[in-house]
Amino acid sequence: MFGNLKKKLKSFFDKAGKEAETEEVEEEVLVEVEEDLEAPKVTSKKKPKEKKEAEKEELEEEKKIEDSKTEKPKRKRSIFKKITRRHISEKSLDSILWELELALLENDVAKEVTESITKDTKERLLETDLKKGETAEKAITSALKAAIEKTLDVGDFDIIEKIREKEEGPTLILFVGFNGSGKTMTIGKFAQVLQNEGISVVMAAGDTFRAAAIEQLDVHAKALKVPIVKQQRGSDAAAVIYDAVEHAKAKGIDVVLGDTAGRSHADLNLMDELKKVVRVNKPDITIFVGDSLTGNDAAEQAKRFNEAVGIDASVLTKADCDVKGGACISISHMTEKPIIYLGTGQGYEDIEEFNPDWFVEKVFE
Ligand SMILES: Nc1nc2c(ncn2[C@@H]2O[C@H](COP(=O)(O)OP(=O)(O)OP(=O)(O)O)[C@@H](O)[C@H]2O)c(=O)[nH]1
Ligand SMILES: [Mg+2]
Repeated sequence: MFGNLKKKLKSFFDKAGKEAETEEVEEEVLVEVEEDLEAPKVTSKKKPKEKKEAEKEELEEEKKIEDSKTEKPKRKRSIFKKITRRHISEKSLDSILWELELALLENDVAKEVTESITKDTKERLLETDLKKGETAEKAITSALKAAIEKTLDVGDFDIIEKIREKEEGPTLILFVGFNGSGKTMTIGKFAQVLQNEGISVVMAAGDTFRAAAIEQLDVHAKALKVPIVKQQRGSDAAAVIYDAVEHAKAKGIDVVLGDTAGRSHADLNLMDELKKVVRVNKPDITIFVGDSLTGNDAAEQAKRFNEAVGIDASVLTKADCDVKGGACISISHMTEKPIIYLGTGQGYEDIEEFNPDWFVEKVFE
């Protein structure tokens, strides 16, 4: 998973580590010191000591001070102290971050998201000094990690909790997205995830448009032993889903998994049909299902679907074949809605919960 992105980032870090110029800035800062009022401090000129020995002495000194704290009166005094800060120079950062921008764009991260990540990484690096012994490469890696985590972190969406929270009637979950993105397969996977949680489900064959779509959902329903509500091809999708909700109400089923036909946001007729499905049935949760292999396009689609019908979260499928990871990085930022699961294969069990930390660890491992 995400092999290309990992490789690109690794070679970017190697190169950036070599190209980054660090500069040292000397500054005088005001610090407060405490000193004894009784015994004036005698500063003896000592020979420089081995680091360990000096640290040991320092600890003993601290202990002595601690012990005598209660007895001796102290006086506070402010003095100027010279300190040296080390950071990556802004000039070298600009060319390094240009390389980062290319690495992200090559891996299908959307342009606006790439720019935002690069800007955030730069700000983090300019704001923070390099720690003692920290290499430029290490600093760049942690700044980029933090920037990507921030991009992905658009809030939690716990779907199981949402379902359990609903007090009356079934929860309707509607799956929307482009043709072939994996909606129907994802419904099968969700049916299994929910059943494993003790939540009962019914499938609604709301794709009345594509040939064999109803039969395809029927195969999943049979394999998973889940009820299905369906009508003839060409019938009204909104009505099929309405019937499924009524069926769930009558049978005390917890969740309706509503399939819909694949469509492009640019197909106005089909988008109007989807708006009608939403208007009539008012889904509790709408999930955008995107094919991660389509990268940037998946993110753009998600944004348009969100504008048209409002989505609550995304599922990205085919992550098992995705070497770039661009859609994963872009989609949350562009919709401001979290990715909740990744599809990782064609079996019902091939679904993994998504969280930003997991993704970042995976890409930077
Ligand atoms: N490798 C892999 N294949 C997947 C995954 N999810 C779905 N697929 C495959 O992608 C193809 C399309 O999946 P569907 O579930 O039919 O997609 P859809 O969005 O319902 O398609 P339409 O109804 O035509 O819009 C099928 O061959 C699925 O088996 C996944 O996570 N990994
Ligand atoms: Mg389908």
